[in-house]
Amino acid sequence: MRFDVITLFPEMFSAIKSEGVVARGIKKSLLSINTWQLRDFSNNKYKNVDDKPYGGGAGMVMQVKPIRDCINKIKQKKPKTKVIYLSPQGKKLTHKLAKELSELDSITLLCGRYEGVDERIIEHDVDMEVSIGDYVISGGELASMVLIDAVSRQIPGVLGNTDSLNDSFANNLLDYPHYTRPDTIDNQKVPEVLLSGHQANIDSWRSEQSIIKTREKRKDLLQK
Ligand code: 4H6
Repeated sequence: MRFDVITLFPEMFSAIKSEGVVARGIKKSLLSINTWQLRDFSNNKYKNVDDKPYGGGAGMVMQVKPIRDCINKIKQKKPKTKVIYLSPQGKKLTHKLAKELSELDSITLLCGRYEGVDERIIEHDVDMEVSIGDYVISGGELASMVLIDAVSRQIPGVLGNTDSLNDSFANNLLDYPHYTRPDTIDNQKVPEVLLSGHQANIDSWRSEQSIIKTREKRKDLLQK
């Protein structure tokens, strides 16, 4: 998978490029992240990419031309790339969507700043609008990084295949509780079954706990 990211803050992506699951996927050549500085596509000497909104009001809007030029440049190498705009108006990012996106060969992520992009970009250049949840953040970069992480861990080989590591949301259930040494601390004990060595009993305890925790914390998931 190749991710191309259009942003005014390419340095923010050094975080996921250098640490964790995404970094490991890059080292294994299972994915790559290519950032594009949108200012490089500006058409004026001040490197502006925004302008005042028609109709007035507060804030600025990202202009069509630099974004369209940048997308067309990316399409020279990846003509079939799926262009995704991260915004509060998008389709909600879920395990299911992350898994579907992980089967693509190329994704282009457009990161909004200011009040977002000129609507004509969404109409003409964007294939899918995606939201990471019902809240507002100051720019699309963090949302893009969330999407890159969630999608990357679905690419076969990226996780250190301790296989069922991500079965949890696949079945619309929460993960079971985890414990490590010591077996007792401040009078809190690890559930006996986990110390029994009886793997079938451990497996059924964990499935049961998944269902109990889902009922306690996320009843909405059980109705799906
Ligand atoms: C597009 C339009 C994604 C992107 C406007 C991005 C939340 C999500 C942004 C804006 C985002 C999400 C710019 C509006 C800053 C608020 C960037 N917020 N904003 N839920 N912000 O996926 O002002």
